[in-house]
Amino acid sequence: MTRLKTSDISHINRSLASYDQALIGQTGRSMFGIACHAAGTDEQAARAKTDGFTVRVIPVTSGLGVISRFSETVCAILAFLGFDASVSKQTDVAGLALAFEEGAAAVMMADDRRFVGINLKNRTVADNTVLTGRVFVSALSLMAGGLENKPVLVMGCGPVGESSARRLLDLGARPCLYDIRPDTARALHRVLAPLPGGDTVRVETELSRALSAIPFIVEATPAADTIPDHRLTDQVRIAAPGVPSGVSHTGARMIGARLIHDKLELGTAAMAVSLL
Ligand code: 2YJ
Repeated sequence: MTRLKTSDISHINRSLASYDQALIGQTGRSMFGIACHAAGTDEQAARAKTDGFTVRVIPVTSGLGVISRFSETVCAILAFLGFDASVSKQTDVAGLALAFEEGAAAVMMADDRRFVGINLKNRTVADNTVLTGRVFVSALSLMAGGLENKPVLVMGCGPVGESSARRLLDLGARPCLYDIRPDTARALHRVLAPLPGGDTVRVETELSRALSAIPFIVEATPAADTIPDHRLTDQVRIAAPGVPSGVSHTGARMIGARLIHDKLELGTAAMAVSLL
């Protein structure tokens, strides 16, 4: 699992409005709207609930410790979406206790293994890994005009890849699983096979063959430059929740608006909306 660095997130606060506009151009929906699509929630109904929904972001010092600007950036994303968000004045256990004592509706906090939101009233847990896969597939579906019956290449069959593949099945797509370790892809295939639509899931062991045949891609690996630039044809559309991005800087320039990648925004938005 990739630990975020301050340099990964330091631009986010000042570019939220422009990123939102870019997403609208790419998908027809804003960050909030894509998060609602992922949650299966009506956008207007969700909007009506954000104001006054207090989310306390709690810095966590355990393990490798606080990432400078992490809590502030999560808070900025939530505030941008209309939530009543603040960074806790206290860290760790004291911060959690304070959130309960002060009647917060939800908390968000991350250690080195999990980034979660917890609704303190109804005990719902929103896990960033799960919601990130789900929201990036929703964004890809919007960008592609729907994915029903379409093959979609899932690169990386770890937890984000699994969540992506599950969401693809929900949307009626046909996931094609690729992992640098074929056994990992086969293990995920066994998990997905019994689910509705699971008979459409395939395992691909040759990446170049898959990339030449399938234009819709979820890049969910923790490795850089996994998709060679020469595979980025005019048909390709990529949702890339993996950190770092599997598309090179040159490749990202080549495909422009047909790539959706960020390191924190969409996943955090999907977590927040799912807590409403
Ligand atoms: O509170 C803080 O500033 C830190 N404890 C934040 C730690 C953030 N954690 C990570 O970046 C981990 N890799 C977990 C992220 C899970 C994303 N799916």
